Amino acid sequence: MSSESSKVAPCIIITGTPGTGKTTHAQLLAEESSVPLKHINVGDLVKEKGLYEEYDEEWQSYTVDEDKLLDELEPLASAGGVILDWHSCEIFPERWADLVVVLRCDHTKLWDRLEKRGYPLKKIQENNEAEIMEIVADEARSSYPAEIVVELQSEGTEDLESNVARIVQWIDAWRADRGLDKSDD
Ligand code: DAT
Repeated sequence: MSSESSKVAPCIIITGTPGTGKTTHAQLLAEESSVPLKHINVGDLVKEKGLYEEYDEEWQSYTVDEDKLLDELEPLASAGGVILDWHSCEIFPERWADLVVVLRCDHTKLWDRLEKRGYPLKKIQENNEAEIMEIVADEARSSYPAEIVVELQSEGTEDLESNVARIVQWIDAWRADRGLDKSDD
């Protein structure tokens, strides 16, 4: 649990296998939250700021420079009021996170989403297998206290809406616990 007491909004990590709906959830959450939240798409940040070691042609992905990424995120994440949207979470220090949301999706549906995205077959297979093996969920469970990790299904629009409503309620409760109300924004 984060030790920062001056934060007026939490740091929320939204993680999950690629295609489970992280960016879709993070965008809607940033819109619906009663307190301003900055959506950080970590993959985009890595590309924009060159926080990688190399581009792997075979896997069509960037090999992230973790030290550079953590240095870039530190001031933002420790100040709170952010949503970190990434397919991994174990490199983020435990003290950053107030809530870790792991999105889950039926693997056949996930396959279709990744195919539509134009991923090469090898990358679709790898991600599909990762979802079946619960790789990201295991990573979250072993990196953060159980009480801040929540797994949510992300298969249809109803899931998206109810998940975001649930996180908005959680944010309001987090603020109320700290004596913050909407007038403090
Ligand atoms: P991620 O950021 O995890 O890679 P995304 O948000 O880009 O995933 O979503 C991938 C695709 O799947 C995109 O076309 C939106 C769709 N999608 C994801 N979650 C969904 C949901 N709960 N309901 C409907 N569509 C969803």
